[in-house]
Amino acid sequence: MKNKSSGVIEALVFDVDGTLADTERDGHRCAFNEAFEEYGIGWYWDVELYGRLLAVSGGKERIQFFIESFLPENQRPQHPDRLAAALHRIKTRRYIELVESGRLALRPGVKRLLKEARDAGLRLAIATTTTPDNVTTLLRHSLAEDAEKWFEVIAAGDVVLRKKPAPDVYLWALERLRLSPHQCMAFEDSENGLKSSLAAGLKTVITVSSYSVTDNFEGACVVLSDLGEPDAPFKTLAGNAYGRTYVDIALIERWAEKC
Ligand code: XBP
Ligand code: MG
Repeated sequence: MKNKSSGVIEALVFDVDGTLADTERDGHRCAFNEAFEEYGIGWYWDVELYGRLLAVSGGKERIQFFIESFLPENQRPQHPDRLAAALHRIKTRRYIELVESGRLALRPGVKRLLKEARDAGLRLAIATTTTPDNVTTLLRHSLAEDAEKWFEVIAAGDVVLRKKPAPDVYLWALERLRLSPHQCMAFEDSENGLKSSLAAGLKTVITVSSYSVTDNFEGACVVLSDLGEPDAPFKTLAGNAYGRTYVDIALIERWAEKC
């Protein structure tokens, strides 16, 4: 590994769903529906309904939110937590099969930036609400067989009780990195994710995803269409990208200084 770049940033902390890959509409949502069909419960989350359910982070929590807020009283199970856990186990198995089928690609610029960060001696971490196995499977199938090892810390799913927008998952990652929030830059895609990273004290770059275009990104350093590639510039939706067209370490250091 080369010597670390001379800036203030020691580590990049990435959200997963919507940030590393646009996984919700054609990934998680499909896995939930496959689980409902396998279980024989007769539910179906269409694209519009799932967009509303994304207000709640965490698959088990999202199922319980659906039961409490979208099912008529007489259709609610006696133990929603047990049903949610059972459905979520099936859903996770189905989601992993879906990722293993190669249907979910990394978003523009993600692989390039991760490699550049490693070459520059920056440390990498993940802070996500999704289930740990979902993360490692996505990394293995979309990045590299050993990509899990690229991340010093993978803070995922139930490692914390309070999911995003609570700051807990970012604080858990910072503690294990032994870094202060000011030494890190967070990458997120949603309002819940931004609230979480900001509450943990991290400056944050937003790349909007298919469900988060209308989210409130107040407090982000910048809001972009994606991380961009040298031959495929990002669009700046809010904030200052200093005339640049793709995110690299130099631009991240600039945001760390100016944001
Ligand atoms: C997004 C989430 C997760 C996924 C579903 O996580 O809220 O709950 O939607 O995954 P993030 P699980 O944006 O923080 O990566 O069913 O495993 O929770
Ligand atoms: Mg996300």
